[in-house]
Parts: sequence; C-alpha cells; structure tokens
Amino acid sequence: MHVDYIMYGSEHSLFSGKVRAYLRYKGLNWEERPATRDVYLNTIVPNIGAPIIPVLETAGGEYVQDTTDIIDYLEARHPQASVYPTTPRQRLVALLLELYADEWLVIPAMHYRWSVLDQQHDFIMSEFGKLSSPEASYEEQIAAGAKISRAFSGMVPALGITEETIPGIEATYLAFLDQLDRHFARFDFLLGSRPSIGDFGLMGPLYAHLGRDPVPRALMEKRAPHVYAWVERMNNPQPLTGEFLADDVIPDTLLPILATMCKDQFPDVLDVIEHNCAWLEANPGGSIPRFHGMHRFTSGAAVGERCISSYAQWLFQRAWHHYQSLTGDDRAAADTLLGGVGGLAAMNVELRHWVERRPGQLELVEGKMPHMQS
Ligand SMILES: N[C@@H](CCC(=O)N[C@@H](CS)C(=O)NCC(=O)O)C(=O)O
Repeated sequence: MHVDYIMYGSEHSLFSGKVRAYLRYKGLNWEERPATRDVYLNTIVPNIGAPIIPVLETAGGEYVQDTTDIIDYLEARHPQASVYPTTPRQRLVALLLELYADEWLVIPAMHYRWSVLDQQHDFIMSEFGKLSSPEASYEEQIAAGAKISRAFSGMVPALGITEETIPGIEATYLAFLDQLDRHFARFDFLLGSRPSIGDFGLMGPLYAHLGRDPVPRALMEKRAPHVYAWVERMNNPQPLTGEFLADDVIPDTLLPILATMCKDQFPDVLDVIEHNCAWLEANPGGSIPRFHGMHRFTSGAAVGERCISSYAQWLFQRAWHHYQSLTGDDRAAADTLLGGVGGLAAMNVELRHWVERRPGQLELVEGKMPHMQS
C-alpha cells in the first residue's frame, strides 16, 4: 500500500461524501477506491461483517466502518486542526447537526433521488452499475444498476416517503435550503472559517444526493447558490486552515435550523431510545436489531410512519453526553441556547441504557456510560 489510508466508497454514496471531505480537509495521504462487487465480497464483508460503505483501511491493516468512527479514529492520530470545537456551545451544535444530517436529512436526500427517478433514471442507474461493473458498457451499467439499486430504492417507504408526506418533506427541505443559504452567505462553514463535524455530517446528504443528482442539484444551484458553493468548498478545501468563531459564538442563522431539528427529529430519537430500552430490558446482553418496526413521525407539515432506527441513539448520545458534562456557566449558556430552540427537555432525558458499537457487526449492544468530564 503506497498510501496511509484507503477509503472504499463511491461518488454517489451519501456517507462516502462525509469521509471524503474530511480526508481532504485533513490533508492526509490517502486514496479512494470504488467499492466494487469484489471489494464488498473480499474486503468489506469479511472485515466489517456487513455490506456497508464507506470503509477505511489503514496501512497497518485495520478496517474501520461508520463515518463517525472513521473520523474519530483519524482525529486521534491527526489532531491538527481538529474538527471538534472545544468550546461548549459550538461543540454541542456541531454534534447536533451531525445527528440531524446523518439520521434525518437522509429523508429529503432519498426523496429527491428516488421520487423523481423518471427525470434522472439513466444517471442514477449508471452510477450504481458503474460501481459494481466498471468494465461494462454504459447500457449494461444502466441495466445492472436497475437491479442493484433496488435494495436502496426499497428503503423509500421505510423512511416515511409516501404520496401523503412528499409535499411536507419538500416544503421542509426548501425552508432548510433557504435558511442554510442565508447562513453560508455570511460564513464559509457552520461555525466560522474551519469546517466542524457538523459540516462533514451535512456533506453526506448535501453532496451525493442533493448536490449531485441532476434534479436536486439543479434545485440547489438555483435556489441556494451559497449552499452549492459550500458543497464545492467542502470538496476542495484548503487543508488544515481556518478557525471556529471566537467566544463560542453560535451564528443566529443556525437557530431556525436547530429549532426544526428539535421539533421534528427529537421526538423520533426519544422514541427510538424508548424502544432500545424496552428491547434491552427484555433481551439483556443481546444485539439490538437495527430497526424496531415503524412509528409516527412529522417533518414540517408531513405526518407519516417511518422506521425506528436504533442507531439514532448512538449519535444522539454523543451530543447528550457532551451537554451533560457541562457545568456552571457553560451549562447555563448551553441551556439558554437549547431553551431558545426547543431542545432543553430532550438533552435532559434520562438514558437508562447506554448503547455502543461492537466491531464486526452493525447492531448496537449495551455499553457503559463514559465518565462525564467538563
Ligand atoms: N452510520 C453509517 C451509515 C452508512 C450507510 O448507511 N452507508 C450506506 C451507503 S451510503 C450503505 O452502505 N448502506 C447499507 C446498509 O445500511 O446496510 C455510517 O456513518 O457509516
């Protein structure tokens, strides 16, 4: 291996965009290899235990999956220009926006890929086909893509995307784009001139799907040119440059986005936590299923049913643990921020069971809550 790291992923994969932008920002010695059928068979499944991307391979022969684990693994080894703010409110906001990006904005991302497929069919299918059969002709790739992509398009109803919810999902996304556009008209990144873990999270949905698939990309370029410019900035960063805003400032332009997150996503996550909790009490020591069935959700005016994704607790815990570690003035400042956006009760929920990831499987298991540090 001539490089320190290999990322197995693909240009049209949502979560690959998050790690790719990070690796570029950190200026590491790495390369990207397409996750072809052979790579899935011979590298990913044997080492990760499941067919999922992106995967990081290190020169030392380690394999890391989950974008958050990959970033944390690399942050520990390359701490320069950390993407985690050290100040209390900025760190909280960065962690919350990563949760929103990874587990909630996947809804508009998947909607704008699959619900408008008639307008971008060949592009999407050829992307899937190219990955699995790089040598095949364009027509063969389209045909292959149509088969392979069913596993992904089949997730659309489970994400709550239906005829009834689509108008609300679109309205919520357009409002989000407008809010983010106002923000990026003033700031290069979420929290100043340095990208944070929240920016990398947002690159998941806002690049491969919403900033690259033809229909949503045209929408973003026209309606939110500052967001589109941010996507380009994230993909072509000046490595290791920039600073977070002084004095732990949270720009006002992020507040409406946080308020929508608290209103729409927090009820979903709190219910996930209830399901994980009940499951662990009934199955002590077991591996929690990735999905517990369906539950009610709202996204703006949309009301529907979506899957109960146990993983959401794992990402939520990161923000929760940080917030719970704060004391004194730091806690008071975080409380004022959370109170203003409607997130105070959720951040004070009691977590009766801590969940953690285990190598070689995607299902979470019960873990031990780490110590609180302030
Ligand atoms: N939480 C994971 C999500 C990764 C993910 O969902 N990757 C997609 C492609 S973008 C995939 O391979 N999904 C297959 C699966 O979830 O089983 C991460 O951050 O890495």
